Amino acid sequence: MNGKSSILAAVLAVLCAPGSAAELEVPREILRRAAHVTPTPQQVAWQELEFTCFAHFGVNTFTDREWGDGQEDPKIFNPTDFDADQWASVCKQAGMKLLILTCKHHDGFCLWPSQYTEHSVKNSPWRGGKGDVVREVSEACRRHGVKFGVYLSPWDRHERSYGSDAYNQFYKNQLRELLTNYGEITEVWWDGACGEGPNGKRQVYDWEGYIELVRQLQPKVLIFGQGPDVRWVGNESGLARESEWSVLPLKLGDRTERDLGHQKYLVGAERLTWYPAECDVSIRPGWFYHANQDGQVKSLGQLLEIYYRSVGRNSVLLLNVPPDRRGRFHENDAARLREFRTVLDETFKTNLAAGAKVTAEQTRSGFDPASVTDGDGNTYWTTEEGVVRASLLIDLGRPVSFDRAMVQEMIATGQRVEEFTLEAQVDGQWKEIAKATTIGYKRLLRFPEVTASTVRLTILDSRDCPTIREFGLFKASARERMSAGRGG
Ligand code: FUL
Repeated sequence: MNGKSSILAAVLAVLCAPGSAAELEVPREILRRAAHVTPTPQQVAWQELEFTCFAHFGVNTFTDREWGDGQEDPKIFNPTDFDADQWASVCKQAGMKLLILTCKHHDGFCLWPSQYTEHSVKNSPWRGGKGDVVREVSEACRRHGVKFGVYLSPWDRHERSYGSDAYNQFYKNQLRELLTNYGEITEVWWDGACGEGPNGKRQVYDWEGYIELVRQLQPKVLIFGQGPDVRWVGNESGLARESEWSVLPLKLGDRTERDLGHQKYLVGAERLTWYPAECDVSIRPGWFYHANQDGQVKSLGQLLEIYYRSVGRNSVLLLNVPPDRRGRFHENDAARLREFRTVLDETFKTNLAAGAKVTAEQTRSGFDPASVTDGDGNTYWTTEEGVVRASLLIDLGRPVSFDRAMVQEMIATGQRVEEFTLEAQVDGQWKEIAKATTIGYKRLLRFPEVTASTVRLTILDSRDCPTIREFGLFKASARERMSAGRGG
């Protein structure tokens, strides 16, 4: 069959399929094509950030609202004890590797003295109108070794040109200010919210033009949302799917299919692209600070659940921590983050499978199975091309008790694993302790405690030869076990 007729056959198979997607026979060549779609080096580096911080700060902090209408008096913006170093140091200690600041939210108020609007810090009493939140936060982040990103709301309820062509130029001018005056920017965050401006009109955004400008000014930056580099996971609860694929079909001009990585959507796709998921969620009910939510900071158990279902499901977690009216992260949020970090460290500091002896029934020459327990992210194990089912036998050398596992694919080569199991040999019998679908950058598994000296990782199905980077076994911290629910 030539390429076209096999695609046609596959499309017919989808249309005529009587049962579920799992019953579909997707042609191997389509899966193989998907298996070889790879990320850019920037996307790999971004995925390794794992845990990042969002900071919603602006006029809403002072009006106690979530969405400002653009009519605020800039004089209300007046933090009493602004301390960007406190933000950056809380981030650093919590293990958050990047901070994204709402430089402008839907109200149009700019946290930097933009020359294109009067609705900004320059007309506030803060620092006598000479202040620049973007400068102070970006510099504090650099001092603490935290990367910096910018949220610039496309929807602007203050700007009079909103709803006309002129607004696209206005938006680009603001992008240019942010992307030229504040050093290296790691991520640009484009919110999908698009409502009416002050004149009742909606804007037709020039996304292609914005992307071109961003690429020109900061070639290494990752663009979130409407951009091509990082996608929204689809909810604001910080939760990824059980099967979270980074390889998605992308039809130009058709953005609706981007969320779907399942095999059946690969059939007939014009173009496949690496488009990984980011999970955003707030540590409090609101995105902005509200004093009456001081008692509603997410519990340790809630944060752990989010972590396992975002970082542990092939996604980056973007956790919002809203600075208060002083211009500081509130004590309750900071304390919860410290607790969260301590518990994660207690759980994951010791990989009980580190250095374990590993054998495989199938190995491509030059790719040692023991690469998965060597702690070296540059090495990996794989099979010959086309071998899509294989097992790794991991000999721990002694009985070990564990209730968490971690598996990583070498995503620089693509994302391939469709389904896998983890078994432990207990009293001479193999016992399945976990079964899951995708792995991607990282998969974390939770299960009741088991004691064994040998475990087996079996890749049941993969789009092409699996490439496994690291494997780990862990024992959850006592505090984690007390606070967290079960589930994979
Ligand atoms: C949404 C916005 O409308 C919210 O205010 C918040 O910024 C959230 C992250 O994105 O679309």
